[in-house]
Amino acid sequence: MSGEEIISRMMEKGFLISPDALDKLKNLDDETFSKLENFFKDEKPMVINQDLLNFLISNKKEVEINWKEFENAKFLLEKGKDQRAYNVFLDLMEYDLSDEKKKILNEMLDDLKEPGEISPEDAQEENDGSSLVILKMFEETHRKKEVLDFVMHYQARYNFLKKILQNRVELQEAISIRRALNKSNRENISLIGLVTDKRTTKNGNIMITLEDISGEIKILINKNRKDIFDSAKDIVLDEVLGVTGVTGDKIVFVSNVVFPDLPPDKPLKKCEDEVYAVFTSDLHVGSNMFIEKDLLKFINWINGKAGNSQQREIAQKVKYLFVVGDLVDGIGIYPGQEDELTITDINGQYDKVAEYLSMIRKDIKIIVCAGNHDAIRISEPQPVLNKQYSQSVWDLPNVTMVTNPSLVNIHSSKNFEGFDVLLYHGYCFDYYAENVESIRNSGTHISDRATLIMKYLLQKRHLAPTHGSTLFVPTREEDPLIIDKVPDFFVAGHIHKVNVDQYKHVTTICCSCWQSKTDFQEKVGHSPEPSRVPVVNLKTRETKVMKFSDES
Ligand code: D5M
Ligand code: FE
Ligand code: ZN
Repeated sequence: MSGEEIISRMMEKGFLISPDALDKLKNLDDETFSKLENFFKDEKPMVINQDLLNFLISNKKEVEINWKEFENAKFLLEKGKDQRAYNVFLDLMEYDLSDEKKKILNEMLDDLKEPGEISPEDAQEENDGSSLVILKMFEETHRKKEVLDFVMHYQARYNFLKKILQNRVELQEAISIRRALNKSNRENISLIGLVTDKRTTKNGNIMITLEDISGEIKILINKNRKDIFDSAKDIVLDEVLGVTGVTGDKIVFVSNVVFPDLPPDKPLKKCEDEVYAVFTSDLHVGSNMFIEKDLLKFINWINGKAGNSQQREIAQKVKYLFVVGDLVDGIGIYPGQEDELTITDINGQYDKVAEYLSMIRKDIKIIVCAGNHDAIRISEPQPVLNKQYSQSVWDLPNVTMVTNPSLVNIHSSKNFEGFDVLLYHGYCFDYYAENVESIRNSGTHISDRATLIMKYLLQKRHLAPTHGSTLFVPTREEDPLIIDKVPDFFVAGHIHKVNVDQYKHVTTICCSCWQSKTDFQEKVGHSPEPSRVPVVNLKTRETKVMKFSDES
């Protein structure tokens, strides 16, 4: 079985596979594999890692493990906070222990949860009903990249998106491109391919080259097919799509174009208690355009110290704060930046960020990823912030660092599976704002296009489908920018203006910023709208945008 098949089979059963476990899974015989798939009954861990897999395969005995606590312990280990709880779990799973030894180990687990061992805030998390689990982050890879990495990267992308497309009725009989080339004229066929070329013919039709492992073929979308021509105009290089049509000589005349898209039946998830999640990004601390007084107003509000009674009541119920990149303005990001900085060393900038975040109530979980101004490589996936520069932010007990992109789950409990939140700063959005025809010609100002862009990317099931739209690190195992699990929230920043919408029950949120319009933005016609914060009621899924600028 291929890695992709394994990942999707396990996903159907509700598991994610960590990369260290994947290789081992590949070598399992069918019987062990299906035993494994069906091992858990009601409660189960979210992510299968190598340790867990070793245990499941050897599976000498029944064990009672509190899987939620196991995941918490794993999380502490991964965060570099504490490995003891995790080791105790391994002991519990690994060995045939006497009841007495088990009791001792269980007591150790309880001890480890005492304040002082794990930070008090972590202990509190357990009681106030909030929860945070990282579902997907990306490792930093140091290996030198070769051509093969790109080849395998695109293969991984193709294979994954093909799986999604094959579920569509129109594409269930999709054939390989080699077979399509061998068909005689005027046969109805369907196929799935990756776009390697796109051009307009002299008659104004669109000609696209599609590729799969077996070969490449040209497809033609006639300009008179009004129903599909507009969406065909929006096709970009390197995306994966399906087509149905009629064969000609080494060409397919397209009758329908199918994008991976989201499932039509995803429910709009709501939780029972009235809690709020708050979304922001693009602080640009260190820039002379950074608006400190607005940010302080926001912090005052979230701490319950500002606003009318209704606003204060909402503030009390905020449990999650997402900060989606560009925490600082950075150093040397663009020519002449040094003249526009008030803090000119990077550690100083992050220390200031830490100072602001530390003012926020400690019972609010703050989830942070990097953006293109942060002090970390710009190629995506961007790793977590570099401790060398941002130790002071890392030190905050209620801050969790995640990669850009990443997928986290919030507010799960015994009775509720929680909300999945996909974080992505949005560096590539500029490309799609300008280069996708329906978005460029939408009649919206360039700063108001985030909703259209985010919907477009969800339809492509990819955060940056075309190669040139962002810098990225090719990976062999999977394409990290694929949108594999459909989130409940897709959150971004970068555009510096709030845009909230919903597409097939996925809430798309683009955050505002805390920086006034820069000369550069003025020059290129951007209209940022700083100091706005979308506040989402997780019980109703309604969003309010709060304003912390002077005029409010
Ligand atoms: O980007 C903030 C906003 O400014 C974002 O919408 C893009 C725009 N911007 C910034 N730099 C450029 C360049 N070089 N070309 C076009 N548009 C740009 P931020 O990441 O905060 O600088
Ligand atoms: Fe920014
Ligand atoms: Zn940015």
